[in-house]
Amino acid sequence: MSVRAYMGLGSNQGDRYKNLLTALSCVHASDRVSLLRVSPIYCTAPVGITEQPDFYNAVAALDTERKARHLLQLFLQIETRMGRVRTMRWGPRLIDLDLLLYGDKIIREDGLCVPHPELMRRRFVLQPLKDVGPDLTVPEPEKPLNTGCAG
Ligand code: PH2
Ligand code: MG
Ligand code: MG
Repeated sequence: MSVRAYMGLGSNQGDRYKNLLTALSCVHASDRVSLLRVSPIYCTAPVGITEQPDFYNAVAALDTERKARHLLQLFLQIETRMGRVRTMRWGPRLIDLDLLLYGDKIIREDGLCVPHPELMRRRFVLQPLKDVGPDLTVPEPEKPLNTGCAG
């Protein structure tokens, strides 16, 4: 059974535009994932740690037969393959692929939080999300935060 999922993309190191396109083509080439729609790419001021370069951000709508955890694993694999080295939380990154929504599921597991815990607070996510899913509703978790969830 296929599930509609939404992926957030961000980059603020190297060729930001190319990084987003490379990540999208990796997702497109992956098994059991169809890339349905991609938002415009926005140049956004950094949120959190403000002393870092501006980001390019976008959101893609996907259909997938993968479980949420396998989809997240795919995103992490693509980040690693593209050369992302994790340093500081919310710091500069070559590519960041976040699982924002997975159907109407609410998942609060170690390392896997859907809807993404920061989603409703981040304009750089909300705007492109609206572009690809204008009628989208976000399921409300009972408890918005969980310490096992990385932003
Ligand atoms: N990602 C962060 C922290 N801050 N700011 C912008 N503008 N765009 C991002 O993608 C972003 C950020 C951590 O994931
Ligand atoms: Mg992120
Ligand atoms: Mg991330």
